[in-house]
Amino acid sequence: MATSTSNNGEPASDTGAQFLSAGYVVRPAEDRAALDRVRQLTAAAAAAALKIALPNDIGAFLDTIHERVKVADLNDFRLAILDKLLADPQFRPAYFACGRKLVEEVVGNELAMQRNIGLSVQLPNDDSSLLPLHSDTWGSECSPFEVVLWIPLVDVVRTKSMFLLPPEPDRQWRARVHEFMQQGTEALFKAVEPELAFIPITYGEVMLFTPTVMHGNRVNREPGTRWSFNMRFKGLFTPYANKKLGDYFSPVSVRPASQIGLSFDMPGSGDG
Ligand SMILES: O=C(O)CCC(=O)C(=O)O
Ligand SMILES: [Fe+2]
Repeated sequence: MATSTSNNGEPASDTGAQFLSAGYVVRPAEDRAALDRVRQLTAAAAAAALKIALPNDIGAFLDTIHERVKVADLNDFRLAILDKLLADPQFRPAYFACGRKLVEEVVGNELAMQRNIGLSVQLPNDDSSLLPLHSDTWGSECSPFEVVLWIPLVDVVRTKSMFLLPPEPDRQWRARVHEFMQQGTEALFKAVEPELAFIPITYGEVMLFTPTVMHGNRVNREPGTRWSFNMRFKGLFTPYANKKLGDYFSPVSVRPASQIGLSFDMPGSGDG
């Protein structure tokens, strides 16, 4: 149930206002070296999975990966890359550094970050790894307090990017979703299509979006392969749905008072 959510009369920042009205903001990466590191680690993992030397032009290598990877092998390829990235202690800090201030501005300064890594690799004209229109918060899995820091490793435009329905039309269509129960998701997509936006992002930029609104992707009809990461953040002390702290999320910034509070034991509790 929507309640009054204004900020005690304080105007939202430009970034906050844009996030509220569009459902997303796109900004230059705050630490370009960290973004390049993320891309370099990913490309190195891809080259290792293909058993080839890492080409010099990393951007072109990623963008043309469909010349080397068959659709049938795509998921194993993606999982091999994720294994490497998950084992690399540099990856998460570098990723966070790309958008830390942005996340802090929109979410707060005590944060939990998703522990696993979301990676999409979408070859041109491949319909095997699509995420049809959805809202992450329609099931009970996800808390509406989550935001996604979405970072492409190549320039993305039109169907090479993802689409999102801005909050106002999302509110209107959400009330009518039950009308599409029979017809299905594709019919809902067709209905909302005129109001949604495919978000163009160039390498060097990051996007923060709210996964509460309808979003997803289509078959990539551009000539190059899409590579993008999606990582969730939320306020450390915001309500958790099924994705729990310590399990799905881990703390990434905890202020001193919270460190004391979280580790405080009442006298006589036996484990102090
Ligand atoms: O990357 C995409 O196309 C969709 C990502 C998504 O659905 C999410 O991160 O929640
Ligand atoms: Fe999603």
